Amino acid sequence: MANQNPSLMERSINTVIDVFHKNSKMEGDPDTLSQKEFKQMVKKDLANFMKKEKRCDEIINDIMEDLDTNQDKQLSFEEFVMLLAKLVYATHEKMHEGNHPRGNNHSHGSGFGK
Ligand SMILES: [Ca+2]
Ligand SMILES: [Ca+2]
Ligand SMILES: [Zn+2]
Repeated sequence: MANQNPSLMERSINTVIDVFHKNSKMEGDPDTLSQKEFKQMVKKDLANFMKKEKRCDEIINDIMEDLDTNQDKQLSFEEFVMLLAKLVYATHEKMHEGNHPRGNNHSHGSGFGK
């Protein structure tokens, strides 16, 4: 079983790690996101999921401040994944808005994607 191809979920996790590093190595510390790098990630890599947020630099800065728990003005990977947890949760909530019940007749809307 060890040589099985990675599942969709496993590949998604790898993608998240790759995208973080693609952005984090642009300037300064290669392992953390500066304010500029985070802004760029939100605008490019979270363009649909953070449509409202990406138009306003101040909101992006506020989000970053919330995530930056050790307040060093950089987002470590550990701090960044909290945003993902929130986004995954919020997206699922969004998918159940309108005529999309939970439970036995479980159905999903398009979430933030469209
Ligand atoms: Ca960096
Ligand atoms: Ca930090
Ligand atoms: Zn659901």
